[in-house]
Amino acid sequence: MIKNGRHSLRKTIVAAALALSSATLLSGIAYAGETLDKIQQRGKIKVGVGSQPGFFAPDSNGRWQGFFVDIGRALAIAVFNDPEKVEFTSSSPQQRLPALQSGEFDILLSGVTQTITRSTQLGFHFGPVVFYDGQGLLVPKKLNVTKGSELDGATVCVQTGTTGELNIADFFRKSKISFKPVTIEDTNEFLKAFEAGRCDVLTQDASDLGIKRTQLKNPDDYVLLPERISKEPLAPAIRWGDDRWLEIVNWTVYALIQAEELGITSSNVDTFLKSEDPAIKRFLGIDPSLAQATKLDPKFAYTIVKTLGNYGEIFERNVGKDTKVGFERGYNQPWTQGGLLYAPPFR
Ligand SMILES: N[C@@H](CCC(=O)N[C@@H](CS)C(=O)NCC(=O)O)C(=O)O
Repeated sequence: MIKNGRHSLRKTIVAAALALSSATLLSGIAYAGETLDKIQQRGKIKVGVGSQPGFFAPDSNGRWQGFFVDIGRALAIAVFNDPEKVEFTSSSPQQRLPALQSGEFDILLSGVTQTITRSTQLGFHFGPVVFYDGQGLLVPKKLNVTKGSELDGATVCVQTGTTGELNIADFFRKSKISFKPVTIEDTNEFLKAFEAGRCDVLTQDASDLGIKRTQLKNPDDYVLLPERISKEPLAPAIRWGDDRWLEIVNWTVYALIQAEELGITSSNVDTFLKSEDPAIKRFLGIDPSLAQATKLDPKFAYTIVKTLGNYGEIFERNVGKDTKVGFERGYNQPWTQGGLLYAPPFR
């Protein structure tokens, strides 16, 4: 009896210690870290972007528009319940990761590829992939090439500080052919150099090349080869050190993806407010129980979808087939439709 009693006492102590440590852990997550504190003090989120119409560019009134810009506005809704409490600043691929590290930005929504060195050695966390991309090759039609392996001896323009700079060297080495890199930092220079014939090939994320092709004087003189020489999962990037900020980024993106999976759009979201489906009630905050866990406004997902639309609406509006950019959804559609977009459960 005594032995048993002692044994159960020891068990109780261990269980209490475990409960205490997990409570400490949980409350650690619940508190804002340094980044979120700063965001809240200043009253807006600072977002580093690029400069490609469709993804991120100011319109004629100086208002930022684009696929990544809308994700920034969704974050402003999650944090402030106000899509305007966000500031976008363009920064080159070379400058933007150091700028994020030094605190100039709270997040990059600029077509950054998630890689193991950026995630470990360089100290960045990535949110969910928002655009599945791959590196492409843009060539003048007059070169008469159909695939990269036909580019022996080519001069290739590549942008400084990008994954493209590393991938292109791997690609030529693997294909056992030679090339001459022309490395350019500035985005406008990058395109100009190609148009002026300083290089035979322009290489970057295929999405970026798709947009750039439309900016050439004679787009029909150029072809984006169908081949992709790398995987470029583009994801929001933040500095290490703020778990709570990371989770807000994660679940804001997941809200956009989940809404599309559920068929909830900016125009029909209000009809879903009467839904009897418990999952939809939790997602839209009609059942407010998730707010205790998330410490977010119970209606954060509702407000995001009502204001900006779901992932698919944001994609179509900014870069979809009816826009100048004209992207197909490809991998960037819900898993239920054969794509790679998949949100974990809202429960
Ligand atoms: N995904 C690559 C390339 C990133 C990149 O260069 N992205 C394009 C937009 S998708 C860009 O920033 N272009 C220059 C600009 O927009 O200013 C990386 O992470 O290194």
